[in-house]
Amino acid sequence: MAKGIGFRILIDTNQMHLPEAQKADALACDGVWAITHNSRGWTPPSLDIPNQEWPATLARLNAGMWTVSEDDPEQSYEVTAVQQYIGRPVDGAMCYFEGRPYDISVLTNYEINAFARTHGSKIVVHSRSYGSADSRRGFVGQALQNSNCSGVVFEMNPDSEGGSMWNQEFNEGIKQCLGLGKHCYLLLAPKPANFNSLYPEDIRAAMRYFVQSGELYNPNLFVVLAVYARPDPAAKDQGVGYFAPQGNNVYEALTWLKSYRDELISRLPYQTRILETGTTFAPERGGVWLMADYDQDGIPDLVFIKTSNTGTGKVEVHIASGKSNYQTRILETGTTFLPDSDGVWLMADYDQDGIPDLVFIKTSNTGAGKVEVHIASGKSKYQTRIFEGSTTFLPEKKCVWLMADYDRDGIPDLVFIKTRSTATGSVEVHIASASPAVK
Ligand SMILES: [Ca+2]
Ligand SMILES: [Ca+2]
Ligand SMILES: [Ca+2]
Repeated sequence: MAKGIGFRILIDTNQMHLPEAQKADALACDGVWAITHNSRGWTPPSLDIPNQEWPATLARLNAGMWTVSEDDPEQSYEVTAVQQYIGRPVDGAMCYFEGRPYDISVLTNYEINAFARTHGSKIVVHSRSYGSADSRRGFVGQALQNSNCSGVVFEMNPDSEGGSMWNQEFNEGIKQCLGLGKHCYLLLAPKPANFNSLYPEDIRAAMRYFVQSGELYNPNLFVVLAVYARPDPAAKDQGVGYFAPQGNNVYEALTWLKSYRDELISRLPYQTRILETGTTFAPERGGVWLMADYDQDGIPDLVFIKTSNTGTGKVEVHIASGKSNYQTRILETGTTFLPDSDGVWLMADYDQDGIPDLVFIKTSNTGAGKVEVHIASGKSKYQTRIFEGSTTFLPEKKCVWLMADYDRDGIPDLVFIKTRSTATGSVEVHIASASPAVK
């Protein structure tokens, strides 16, 4: 899985009637965890009377983003409502009933498949009980083998996890889920009021835990911020939520998650630009641009091998030093070579004196019918040829020819990367050593 994208943040839509939730900017996220009903009082949802704030909420939160609906596979009305509002199938439908209350049974493959067939949406199974030592844990593993199951939601419910938002079993389940290339949703459930002020700190702790595994770089990992309320005697029917009256913890958590993700990504390779500059060269075609350390100060210099329309009538080498940030030219010269478009021009240190030598790999119209290598030394400022010969390879155009020291004897070997019409059906690498075979 490609790294560098980072986990995605979804926010649920359950309490979108709250004035605090109308702050669109504050809720900017990567997608929506769509719940059609308002959880105040836990009224059963109805397709006829969805939460009145729903259409506007989905529009405001951009329904084009990642959308997961919650649903009940035995009633299946919410996913229909969500699809109606966003105008496309949802990206996933999270189904409860990892353990039905009346028979502790789980979703069968038949049910998962039937649901997917009916709605065109893949099932995300719920694993609140992943850590329990019963058949429900096995259910997750079984469901993950079903192609109509796109992932698992792990509900990091502090109430049911003894104050911890994760446990070892969850971690194993998350690892299994992501390892199979499926989506993993960390549902951060609300906490009772007395935990409210601690909630962002718990998120920080959970994220830091997951970053140790490297999984926070996985774009298949979703962090879902729940914003619904729970009964809270002290706050009357306000519940804890993440809004009034205790504060705007959802904003705090969301802001922190985003900045933490940015920080994670900034630690990856190739995120920090260390040089951006114009150079001494005007834009030019008819040649090869590359980097090689001509003046041997350890800083790669900018090399232009000019192979056509040259003033000297020869192939030319123009080099600007790395030390000058590519403002000062340290070599401009014609070389021993006449312009030749039947091959590849590059730099490699063939004579191992530290100065890059000019290499021409002639790949067609060769005298001997084989690919040829011609090399002029850097020491001679590219006036003296130090190697010329045909190779083991037959001419092949439209593939990649380059030099690399495969056998690690210090002398660049000839590499042919065959990218089309290969016998094996895959891209092939063919390398001829610069050193004679030991007999
Ligand atoms: Ca240099
Ligand atoms: Ca050299
Ligand atoms: Ca070699």
